[in-house]
Amino acid sequence: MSVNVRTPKFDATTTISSDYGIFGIPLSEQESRLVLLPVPWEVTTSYGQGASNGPRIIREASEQIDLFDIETKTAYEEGIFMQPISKEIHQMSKEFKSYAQEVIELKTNMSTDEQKIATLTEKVNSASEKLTSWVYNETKKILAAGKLFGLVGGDHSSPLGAIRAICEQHNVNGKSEVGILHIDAHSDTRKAYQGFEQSHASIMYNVMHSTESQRPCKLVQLGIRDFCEEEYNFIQSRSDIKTFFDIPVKQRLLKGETWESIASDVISQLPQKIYISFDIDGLDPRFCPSTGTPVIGGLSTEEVFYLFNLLAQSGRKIVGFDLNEVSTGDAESSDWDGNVGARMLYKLCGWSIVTNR
Ligand SMILES: [Mn+2]
Repeated sequence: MSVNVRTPKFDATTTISSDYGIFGIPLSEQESRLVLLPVPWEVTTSYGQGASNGPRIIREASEQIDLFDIETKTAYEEGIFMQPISKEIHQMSKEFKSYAQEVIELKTNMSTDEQKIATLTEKVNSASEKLTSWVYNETKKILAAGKLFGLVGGDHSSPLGAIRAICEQHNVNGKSEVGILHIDAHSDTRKAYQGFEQSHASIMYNVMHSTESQRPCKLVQLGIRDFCEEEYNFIQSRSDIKTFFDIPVKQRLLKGETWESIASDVISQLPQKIYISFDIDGLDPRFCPSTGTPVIGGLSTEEVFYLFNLLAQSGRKIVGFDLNEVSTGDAESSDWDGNVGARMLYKLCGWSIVTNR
């Protein structure tokens, strides 16, 4: 007979106080195994808007999730805590997004005011750099406290500092042991987009050009179905990037190959330590109708859950993750986007705890 040595600090009968946290878990940051950093940021989003509301709507929708999970069981008992959503960061996002919008408008209207475009672009770029160092420092603090880490964006530029901090944390002789599993509709390997160096469309370009100790040893992309020729050539030129484009993956499925076989292929490309960067638009857009740049095709929630499960079974460890681009669109809120986002986040948290036991 096995003895359960873990003593849960609370269970289903615990009275939940009025200041319960994300997922209704009544534990403090100190008591929690995993800490989430919310980043309400969307300065460079080009098409849709509302990604800076992601942390808020996920937090709101998280309260409807049952804590017990058929796959990760009682992982939640170890505690999941989300830090307060920074008003300063959200305010800064609004301010600099207006400059970014102005640049996009000037360019769209073929403005010849090069000086103005350059000045505004520079402002946006330095604000993005500031955000990245803030995220880097906040991530370092959470890691130094011995916590598992997850980030809730924001647009997809928001986790750059976190990815750098986590790669740095796990390095041997200056080389990181971390591989990134990147789920997204877009490759996000543009060298700057619309002049913005830290654009949501450039995150993986920036990740793969970080200094060696802050750069993952491998980038594995899945769900990718929107990219330009320059990105395609960049991917092909790098032996440390493996992209599972959506159409060839779907062709394999349509021919009768199993998802198990495809998911195993994806996992076999990754090292033991994994950071998951999950852009919600990697899913079929019916699961994220308000996201900024939706694309037809994509993954189902079951396919992603299956992949996570297989990844855990393979003995790999999730050393950090982000979930980004969950959005409200033009509206103040979006229940469905928040609901799906909260459920994806819950799985990420659960598997992160389970694979680190
Ligand atoms: Mn993305």
